[in-house]
Amino acid sequence: MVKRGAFIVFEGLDRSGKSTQVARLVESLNQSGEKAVGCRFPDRTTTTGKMIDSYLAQKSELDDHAIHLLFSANRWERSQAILADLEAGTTVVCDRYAFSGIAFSAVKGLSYTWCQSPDIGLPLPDLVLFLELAPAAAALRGGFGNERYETSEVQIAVKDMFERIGSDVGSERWKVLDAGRDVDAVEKDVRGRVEELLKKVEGPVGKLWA
Ligand code: FDM
Ligand code: MG
Repeated sequence: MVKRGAFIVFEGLDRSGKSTQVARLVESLNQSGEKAVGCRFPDRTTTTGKMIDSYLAQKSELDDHAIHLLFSANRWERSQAILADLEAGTTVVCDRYAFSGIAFSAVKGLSYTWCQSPDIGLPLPDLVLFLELAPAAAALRGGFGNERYETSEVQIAVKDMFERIGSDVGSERWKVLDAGRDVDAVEKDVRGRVEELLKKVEGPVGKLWA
């Protein structure tokens, strides 16, 4: 039986460096002979992803519950493919996941437990790397774009919500990394933690919030 791949998720505020670190990790794993693929949520290419994209671009309005469920559906659409990769021995490295789902919806006033429910049973990440960056430091990395949620009020509230989520996930699985360092230093830290994880990944993939 092939050793299964690891499921690794990056979370963090806008401009904390998630996309850069996902790309670098996938490349460095592949170079060292470990199979790895990247993915990101929302996946804006699917039918639900196009509705999400239009909502984020502020071209359409949706009830807060409805958009929350679309984000969750967007993950469920991809979940079988993620499991298939993991079972085939490929590590999956994902830019945002269900933790962003709760954080951005709960700050709008939706119940935290209600926000968790549609994601119950999704593939459970083996490791969540939270790239921590003070909202003020993130703001120095460039101005906000025009998408929904790209305001300092939202980012500050979301950061607090991520702290609550991290403590619910538990420090075994949820690791906070200082994203205020230069990109190479963060990459090295990430790589060290992933190497530790790859040594001990075993057994079936868990289920989120179950
Ligand atoms: N976002 C992302 C959510 O509100 N819910 C979710 O479930 C996910 C995965 O979408 F503001 C928000 C977070 C962010 C926006 O993310 C798009 P990217 O990473 O900037 O594309
Ligand atoms: Mg963004």
